[in-house]
Amino acid sequence: MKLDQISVMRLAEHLETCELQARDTVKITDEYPAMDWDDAYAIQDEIRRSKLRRGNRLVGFKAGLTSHAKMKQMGVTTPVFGFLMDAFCVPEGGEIAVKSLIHPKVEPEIVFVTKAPLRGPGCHVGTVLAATDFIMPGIEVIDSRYRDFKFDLKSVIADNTSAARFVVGGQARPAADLDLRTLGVVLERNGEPVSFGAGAAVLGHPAAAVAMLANHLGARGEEIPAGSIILSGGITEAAAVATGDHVTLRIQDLGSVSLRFQ
Ligand code: 0L1
Ligand code: MG
Repeated sequence: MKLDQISVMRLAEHLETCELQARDTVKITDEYPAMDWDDAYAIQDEIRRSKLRRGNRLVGFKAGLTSHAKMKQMGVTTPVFGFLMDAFCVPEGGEIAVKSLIHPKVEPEIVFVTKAPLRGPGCHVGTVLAATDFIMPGIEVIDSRYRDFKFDLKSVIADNTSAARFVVGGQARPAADLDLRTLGVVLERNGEPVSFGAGAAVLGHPAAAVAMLANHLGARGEEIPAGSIILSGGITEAAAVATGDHVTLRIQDLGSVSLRFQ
């Protein structure tokens, strides 16, 4: 680690305040160009602890930048991982106040709900499928706290990988009934399709992203507990949303899930 604990705490507080007050900031590596990966996750962990202290409950995790489309959009080559709190969860068909966010975008995701703990190292697609209770469609609302979504990988990890809100819904189905690689996905904004894809866009198989997450957490002495919600990563590029927009995600064999922005 290159940062001392006081700097980690200060940066965590700064990023969480930006999140809670819906105001943007410049990327933190501008001030701390030497910070490393451990610093970035230490800042994210500090934000997680702060939310737990304020009564939020950890409900799961997310993998980000897992599709070639997203990696290309962001100019990176490695996935990133973040956490999900109950406070981020919006009911199916629910509304999000655009004013409570900075510049939200939506991503279509295949969601895993686990029935057994997953702990790396050594997790792979098979262990993930064995520990999965069911699969659902989900829309992630990302909202980078960085001005104009301009960041580097370390800054975005510290910022909990832009996590802001998510909704899950549609039909819950056992993974064994589905071929997650060939599931077709259509994201609609105001009734118009805006992006299309298939599950294989996420690292060849969405369960591979969950395995990478479990191995990442295992290396840090953590696991994915049973009953966790895992957003496995955006299947297409993120789409910007504005007040009045209605977003629907349809996934083959899994029904649809939707959100409104007011
Ligand atoms: O979930 C994601 O893929 C987002 C990762 C962070 C990068 C971004 O804000 O687009
Ligand atoms: Mg995502």
